[in-house]
Amino acid sequence: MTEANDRLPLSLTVPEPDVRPGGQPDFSHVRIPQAGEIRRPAIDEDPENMRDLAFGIIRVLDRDGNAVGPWAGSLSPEELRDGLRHMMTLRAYDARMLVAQRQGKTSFYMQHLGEEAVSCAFQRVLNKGDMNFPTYRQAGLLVAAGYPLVKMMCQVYSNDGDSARGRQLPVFYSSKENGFFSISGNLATQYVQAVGWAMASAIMRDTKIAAAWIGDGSTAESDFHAALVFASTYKAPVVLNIVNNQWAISTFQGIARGGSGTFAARGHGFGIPALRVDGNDYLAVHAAGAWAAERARRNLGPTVVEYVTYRAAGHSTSDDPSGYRPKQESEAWPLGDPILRLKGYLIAIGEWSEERHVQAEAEIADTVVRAQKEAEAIGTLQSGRRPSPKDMFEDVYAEMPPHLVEQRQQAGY
Ligand SMILES: Cc1ncc(C[n+]2csc(CCOP(=O)(O)OP(=O)(O)O)c2C)c(N)n1
Ligand SMILES: [Mg+2]
Repeated sequence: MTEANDRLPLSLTVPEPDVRPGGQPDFSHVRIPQAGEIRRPAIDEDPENMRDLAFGIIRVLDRDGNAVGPWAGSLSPEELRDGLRHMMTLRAYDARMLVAQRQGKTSFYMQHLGEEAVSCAFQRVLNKGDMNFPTYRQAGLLVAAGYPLVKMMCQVYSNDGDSARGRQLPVFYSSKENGFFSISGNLATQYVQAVGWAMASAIMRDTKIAAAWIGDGSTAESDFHAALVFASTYKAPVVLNIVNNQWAISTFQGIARGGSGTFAARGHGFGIPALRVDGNDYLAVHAAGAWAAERARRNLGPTVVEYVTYRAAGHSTSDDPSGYRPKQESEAWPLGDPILRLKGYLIAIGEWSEERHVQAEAEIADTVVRAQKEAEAIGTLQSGRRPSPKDMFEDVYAEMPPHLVEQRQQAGY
């Protein structure tokens, strides 16, 4: 036995991003296959025979604006124009709400800049009655489902038109009819809830499926792993989405173990098939999401889908990313901008033009401004009609317990 003092002192490994503010952005660690290169397995493929799919990146749009390979062709030009419009609407909405926050009309806002394709395209693979369990960065699910912008804005302003009655943080929308489960600020709870909901759907012999949502950082939570156990054991009809946008507030994806295999490959430990997708490629997101949704509908169980993307804006209006990453990093992101890529493709196939794009931009800006005026006519954080304090006592108990009745009376309601 060696003496203890012959040993070097122990130390912990703390992963660091390749580059910090002031440095040259470097994404050489992101290995990007050619568009069209990744195979498309049969829907009922044995997970053991498709492990490679967790390590590539499914891409449909190539750099010249062509849609290529076995994952191409899941959408018509008309559907793609709808998709482009949804992403442009989400971006315009984000920009307006960001300014509204700076003007004090709301306390808080979170943008989707650069990640619009993920939620906008995924929503189009769901059917009425299916249920998303989203985090705060999937408002594109609502936009693509046709949920009114005015209602979204009323929620952000916590005004009298807010269906959550001011009881939720701004951007924590909720719409049962649109398959958008109320957002919880406790991250990764979405995974256990989605899996539980999907199990209930199967227990009741229903045909509805669920979609779980989580960020790269939040996969470090134990709820993520517990959900995968239940999903795989019972083959729950659920799509397990992971949005890898490289950052979790100020910590990079390596802190959640992004340096070990891929986030998609976490599924392998549970025998769950896993796909890894270019999150900035609307066509690829749709095709992979549709594959996973179809697998769930055929009762073949869950699929993990990792969307590789980049959070181009700050984490929220409370964040300043220049403190932890180079300012130009988002421009260096090698998978480009989802709106420009889909626009380029539609132009290349003669289904869109620069003129139509400019016109669509103006129309969308007008729609968003009109919705904002309508929402602000009801109220903002600063002024106008607000929900009643009485509302904070509602919607929790079918029958309000005596102590709450008393508190409500003490508050004057
Ligand atoms: C259980 C839990 N822990 C911590 C937080 C605080 N928090 C809010 S957002 C966030 C970062 C999450 O990053 P990621 O999962 O990558 O999602 P992204 O914001 O990039 O979409 C953290 C740590 C939280 N809301 N819930
Ligand atoms: Mg993240």
